[in-house]
Amino acid sequence: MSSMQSSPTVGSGITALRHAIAAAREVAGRTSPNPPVGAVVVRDGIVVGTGATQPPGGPHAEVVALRAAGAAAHGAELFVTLEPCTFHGRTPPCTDAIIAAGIRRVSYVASDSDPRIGAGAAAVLGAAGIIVHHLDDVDGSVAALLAPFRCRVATGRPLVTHKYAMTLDGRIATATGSSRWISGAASRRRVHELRDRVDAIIVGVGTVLGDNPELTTRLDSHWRPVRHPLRVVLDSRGRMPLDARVLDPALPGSTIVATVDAPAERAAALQARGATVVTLPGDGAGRVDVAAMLQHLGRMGANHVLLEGGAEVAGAFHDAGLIDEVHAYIAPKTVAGAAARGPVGGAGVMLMADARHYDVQHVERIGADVLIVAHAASACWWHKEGCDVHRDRWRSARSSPSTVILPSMWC
Ligand code: AOF
Ligand code: ZN
Repeated sequence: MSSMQSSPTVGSGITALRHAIAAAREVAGRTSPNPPVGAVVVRDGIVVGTGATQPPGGPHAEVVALRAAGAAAHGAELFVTLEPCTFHGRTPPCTDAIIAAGIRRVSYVASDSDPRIGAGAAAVLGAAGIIVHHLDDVDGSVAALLAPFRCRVATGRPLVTHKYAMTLDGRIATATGSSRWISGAASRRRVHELRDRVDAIIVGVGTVLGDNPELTTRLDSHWRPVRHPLRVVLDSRGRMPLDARVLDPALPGSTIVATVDAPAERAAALQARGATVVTLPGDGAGRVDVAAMLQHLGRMGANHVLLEGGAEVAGAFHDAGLIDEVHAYIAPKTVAGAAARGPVGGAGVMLMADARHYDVQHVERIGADVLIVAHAASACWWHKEGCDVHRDRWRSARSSPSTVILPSMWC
């Protein structure tokens, strides 16, 4: 890891853990369907190896850190943000590598919610005479890094972040539909940083017809090579213009057009423009069923998607209870107008008592704007304990032959 090449001293487990978290952050958004994990090997208070999860099929954080430490790993301690894996996935179990390296003590923060973990790393490592410690997730940063992975493991679908910019009076466009620009340049750069961390961006075809966005990640100077998430356009009837920017073959990354009953020749024309056309079940109104679309993306290995653009599409997600996180950019201007839209349409809830609740995680002034980041209170994957409870429930349900496992058991 570039920022870890010196050999820092770590006075305490907390400092070692900070190094591991920093390593995990360096790969956040680059490891799906795996979680971004960081690990450090510490010997006599000195970091002798650091590692982070490599892209799927590549070594896990622990293996990278152990390789970096080499012989120095013998008798050393390993600090890792996630419970080391005990099973053969695409790669062999990390617990084998830890035992083979002669590690004396392993400290980790979060349990792995992948059911393949079985009895867990503590049992495997303990049986090999290795001391295992659980560390506190002091500021919640480990849980935040793992939430997208945990959401997909628990539900089969990626975690959904809804991002929007609105005026102080809650509008995303004027009554005539004019929307450029609501937030300032600094806020808009932040959105590109967010795109760099997700697996896919989702918009409705209305956004393509209205704004003709590129949906690429544009960051002039960034600390790592930028990533262009998969572009997903919800377009039930195949209304997307063939000259839409998202179909430009010169654009980096790729585009999926999610349809329900698009005419075959339309689907063929979109495909000829390089898009992948998928046919999904419709909702009652003939639009793409957003839950089915998310399951499709989950099967493709997406842990985290960004919902951008389209009050109608956002409304469909809200109505289905499928928004896990909100990034609301609020610009200190007002446009008013009964016909000017707010960020989320759909049917909505009828009673204030039925409002969806969020926990505010972060409030920040960005230029003239204010950013509020909030997590859906119902989404257990943000909380370390919450998901572990669900995993344990899943395990006991699985061991009982008479139990049918329903998705609702997770929350
Ligand atoms: C770790 N360290 O850095 C990560 C872990 O298919 P594989 O072999 O890559 O295994 C994927 C699973 O490994 C994934 O579902 C999750 O349970 C765990 N991720 N484990 O020990 C890591 N990324
Ligand atoms: Zn592993």
